[in-house]
Amino acid sequence: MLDPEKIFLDKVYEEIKIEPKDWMPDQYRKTLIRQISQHAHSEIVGMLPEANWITRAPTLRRKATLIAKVQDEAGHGLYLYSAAETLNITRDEMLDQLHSGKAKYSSIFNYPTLTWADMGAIGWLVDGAAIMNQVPLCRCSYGPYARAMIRICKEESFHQRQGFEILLTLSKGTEAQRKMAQDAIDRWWWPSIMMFGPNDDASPHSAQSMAWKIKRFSNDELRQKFIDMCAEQVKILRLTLPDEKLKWNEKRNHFDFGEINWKEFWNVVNGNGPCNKERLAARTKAHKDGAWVREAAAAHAEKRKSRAQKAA
Ligand code: FAQ
Repeated sequence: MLDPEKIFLDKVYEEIKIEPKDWMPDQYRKTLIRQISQHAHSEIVGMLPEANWITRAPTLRRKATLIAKVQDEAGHGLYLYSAAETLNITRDEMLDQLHSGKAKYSSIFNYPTLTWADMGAIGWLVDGAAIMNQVPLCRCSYGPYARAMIRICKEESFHQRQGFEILLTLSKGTEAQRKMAQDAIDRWWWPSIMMFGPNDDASPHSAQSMAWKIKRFSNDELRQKFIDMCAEQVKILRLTLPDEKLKWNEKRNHFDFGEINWKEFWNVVNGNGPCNKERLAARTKAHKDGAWVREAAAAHAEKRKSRAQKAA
């Protein structure tokens, strides 16, 4: 008899996508549910810091762009919840895990958005880090996740450009505007490079996820690529990154950088960052307030189904 695990591993090795009905190790399924649902939660919670600025965007064009971006993030959450549902978990279960505080979402969204320049810094740095991490996920071994990521990455690229353009505009503006842009970069830089997760030697899931081709690069590899990219882009803004140790290293062919504050990272991941409680409360309230929409949609779907059955 054919060994299902061998068939699975051969497919992974030969770059053939694993699809929902294929046999897969239980741990592969669990790892994907964990990663995809946490990713979906990050997109949905990630709408909150920027939504905070929709009513205060400085021009109509900026307001329309920001609304579109926040809507895109909602769409990403929905594709990702749908991808996770193919692994035998319901959306209600995933949302319960988020609302009860059991499931994680990205640490970055527990920081406050204090000025308009934060919209620029989030687009440039947060979406920039997200793209660096997510482009390799388009080649993830699990088909539904990989396919969802293709569209998500295209939209994230637009988000990154709109953020960079906000900062570029501010950097060419008045002294106060330049200062506001620099202050936003100073506050968002370190949390952005923490988005890639713990160092490789402290990352319990990386080795197995890379063997299964869920992840294609390690946390540290992606972080380094991101730092190398931003160290060059910041020069166009004629602003600086808040790291005195940031320096090109010819031997490594990479930028060296300073020590990451891992104590702060774990503190935020464990629920004690500046906005964790506020974010979870806002999300739980939005879910509760939206109950009538879900009920109406379910009733509508039921009615259409019975009409179709009668017609058949
Ligand atoms: N925050 O062993 P690893 C976005 C947890 S989307 C919180 O390295 P793994 C779009 C990790 O879950 C941003 N927790 O884990 C947007 C694990 O805990 P667990 C989200 C973190 O999975 C932009 C533990 O630490 N992107 O920004 C973080 O192999 C603007 C050990 O870590 C994704 O989710 C963190 N930063 O690697 C939206 C991408 N890092 O589960 C709105 C997909 C690690 O054992 C506005 N995910 N942890 O309890 C991934 O690529 C991976 O899951 C990593 C972590 C790289 C995040």
